[in-house]
Amino acid sequence: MTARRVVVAGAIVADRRLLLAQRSYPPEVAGMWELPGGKAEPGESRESALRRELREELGVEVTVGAALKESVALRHDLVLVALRAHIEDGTPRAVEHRAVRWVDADELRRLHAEGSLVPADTAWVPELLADLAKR
Ligand code: DCM
Repeated sequence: MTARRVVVAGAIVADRRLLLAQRSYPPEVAGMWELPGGKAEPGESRESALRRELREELGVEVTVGAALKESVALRHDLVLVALRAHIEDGTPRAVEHRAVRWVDADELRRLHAEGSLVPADTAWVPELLADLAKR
């Protein structure tokens, strides 16, 4: 049996806005918005993996907090989890993505309604909307 790999994504909320990144590949999801992140290497903790991925993808240094409640099975051997993260240094820029943007609750709702979020990430919308309403 293959070991289960984890994809970690960052839920970065600041000033009642959530950071989203627009995928540039593969074609099925290019143009859709996601919580940025990527695969943890074997033996790498989720927290370290997220710090590394956000450094590579956005050019920011983050501290990592608690996981969102939902996790999503991408394949039988791949699970997607979101961890809250806080930017300590840098301004997010699209290094591997097409664009990055900060969205408020209304914009997140609209992107979701339009089908503009990466499908797996829609699991987090209710929890993220609750966050955006209170912070
Ligand atoms: N993925 C996802 N949602 C995210 C981040 C990643 O569904 N917020 C998926 C896309 C790929 C896998 O995880 O199937 C690995 O991501 P990447 O291609 O960004 O390394």
